[in-house]
Amino acid sequence: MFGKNLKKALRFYFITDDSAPVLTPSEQAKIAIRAGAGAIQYRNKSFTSMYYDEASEIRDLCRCNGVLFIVNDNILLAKLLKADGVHLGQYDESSAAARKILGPDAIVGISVSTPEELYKSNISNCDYIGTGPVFFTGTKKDAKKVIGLFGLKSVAEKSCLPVVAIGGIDASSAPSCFAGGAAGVAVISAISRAPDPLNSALKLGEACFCSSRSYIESPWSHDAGPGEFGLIEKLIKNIPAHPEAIVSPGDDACLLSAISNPVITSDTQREGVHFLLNRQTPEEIGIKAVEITLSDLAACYARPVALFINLCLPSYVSGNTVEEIYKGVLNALNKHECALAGGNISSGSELALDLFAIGEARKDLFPKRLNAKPGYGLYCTGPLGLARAGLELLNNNDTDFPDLVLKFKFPKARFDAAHILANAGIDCVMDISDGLYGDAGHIAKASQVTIELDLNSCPFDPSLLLFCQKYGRKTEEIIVEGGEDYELLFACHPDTYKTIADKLKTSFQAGRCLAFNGKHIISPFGTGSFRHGKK
Ligand code: 3NM
Repeated sequence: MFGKNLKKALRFYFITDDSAPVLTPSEQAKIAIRAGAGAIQYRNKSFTSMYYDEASEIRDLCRCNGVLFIVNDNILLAKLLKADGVHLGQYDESSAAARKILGPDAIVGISVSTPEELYKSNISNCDYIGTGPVFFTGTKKDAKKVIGLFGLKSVAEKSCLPVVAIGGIDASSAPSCFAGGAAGVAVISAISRAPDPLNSALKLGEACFCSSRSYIESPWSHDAGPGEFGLIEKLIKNIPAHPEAIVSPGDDACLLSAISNPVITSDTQREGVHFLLNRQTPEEIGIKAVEITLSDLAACYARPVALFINLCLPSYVSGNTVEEIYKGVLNALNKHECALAGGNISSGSELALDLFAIGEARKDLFPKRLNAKPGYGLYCTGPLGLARAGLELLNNNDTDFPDLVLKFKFPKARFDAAHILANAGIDCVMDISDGLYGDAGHIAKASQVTIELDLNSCPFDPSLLLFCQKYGRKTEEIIVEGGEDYELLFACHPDTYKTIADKLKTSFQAGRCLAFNGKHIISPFGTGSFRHGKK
């Protein structure tokens, strides 16, 4: 979520005050968020487990409002709270330890008072520098000597990372800090101990060019109470009527019109494993969840009829986010003329979507993995490895090759291709979610054949080739091991393939089926399956 926006988030940086006379840290955070703060640091010098709920509440407020949540000093607490990052002093644990424990996406800050300290510090694992005290501060008892605007300037000039000025700053002195090279200003008492905290915070927001917010309270209590019902009602209102859902969402169960060969499939999407909340929009997550669930129906030539969706919502996911997820879900379902027939919402520690889809199979043909025979070719309906490359680009915040990122974000359930395969009587099909190696292995095992992978007639996507060049990767390996393309993999006699090749323009031969020779897969390329969520 922060990546390139880090500098913007740091402009107005509030640090909670654990010994403010009137306001609790949560009250202070709410005021700072309302006034437009982009980052909040939870600082509690006498932290014990007693304060866990307080810290969690501030994290949730930050999440709901798109504010960076940083923990002071304590890497393990940052990990436990799933904070966006940690701020370390010169005598705290190393930034390398923070990076190792919190991962590549975490924001790591370090305090530095002078250019000499900057040189001495290993900042290779850091994302920003905190520098101060710029002015006199009564808040930090062991603060170093005041460095003044001159000191701030000398650190800012030498630093390759954004510098956040700290110490005795308020709305009137913030502009001089920006003029001195600061990317942001961090404050405590200018809000926590001000006679009129909201007014001071708003003035500071203006001085930092940050707009005030219409601030959102987390709608989720930990046992999802009335907030759940209100939201469900709102969501249900947007669900269009569907001819096959006779009694639709809102009642205890959905009554569907009769279908002759019902097919049922389910899929799960978990935050951090299947999708990245900070790299995909909620609408994109909703669209993808539907497409990959329906892809199972495409792979068995079934017509989509109805879908059910259960959401597990952590407290940091706002009602708006849920509405956006539903928007994506409904858009994708609409495209496939499939009803949203019901679902459930509960609270939990991480965002998760469980989807169940009902389809109607053809009367004449239900393809299975066990129908491959020696002498058959193994074919694929479209290019592979692109989604995997897209995921790596997203993880690296790399904006080159947006077409590959789109392949990761928007896989398509290939009903169009399934229709062609079905009309040709092809009876061995599956969708590729785990990568060619892994999924060809499923066909080989089920059919008791050996499959020899062969990419001689596989066209190489130009963007994938450039991606592999840039990252020093082997194209064949990504094609064979990369997952989540959701193309259809099928086995049939080569003569049958000849009759449909023209209609499936992007299809290619990926291998051939042999009599079983003791090994299910022979691959001169990669030898692994894609594991969702693994980098
Ligand atoms: N660190 P106030 S000064 C937490 O110089 C902290 O590294 C400092 O509080 C540093 O805005 C400081 O109330 C206190 O002066 C900042």
